[in-house]
Amino acid sequence: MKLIVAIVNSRDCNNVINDLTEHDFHITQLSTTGGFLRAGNKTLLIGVEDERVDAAIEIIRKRSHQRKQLIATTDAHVAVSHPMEIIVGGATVFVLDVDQFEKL
Ligand code: 2BA
Repeated sequence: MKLIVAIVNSRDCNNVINDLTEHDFHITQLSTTGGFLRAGNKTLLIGVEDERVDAAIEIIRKRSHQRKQLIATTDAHVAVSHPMEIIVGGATVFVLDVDQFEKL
């Protein structure tokens, strides 16, 4: 068994969860905050059998989108802020081995 930890943009979250749920994946959703932008995102915990990991990741890939975002960077020498474009997403996914799984 594996635990998929997927960090998903808040705007994609409902579509990702709906599609995963329709395909019988079990999900826990956490409200989280990215360390760089300090903006809200969602972290999904999905416990799955090994053979279904790829199917779950494919759904997350299909329902998560890249977005361009402008952030302000400051130049300390001249006290001027410059806009910089970054690309946020799609999802950031970790797949962990699960030693034991119990429902008590
Ligand atoms: P944030 O940390 O708020 O990062 C948002 C976006 O800012 C990132 O998008 C990336 O494009 C950019 N970024 C992050 N750190 C940067 C840096 N040091 N310099 C320049 N640009 C930087 P994503 O890579 O798509 O990440 C989206 C969110 O996924 C992140 O939000 C964070 O919550 C999570 N994440 C991404 N990589 C992670 C990792 N290795 N470990 C844990 N969480 C991660």
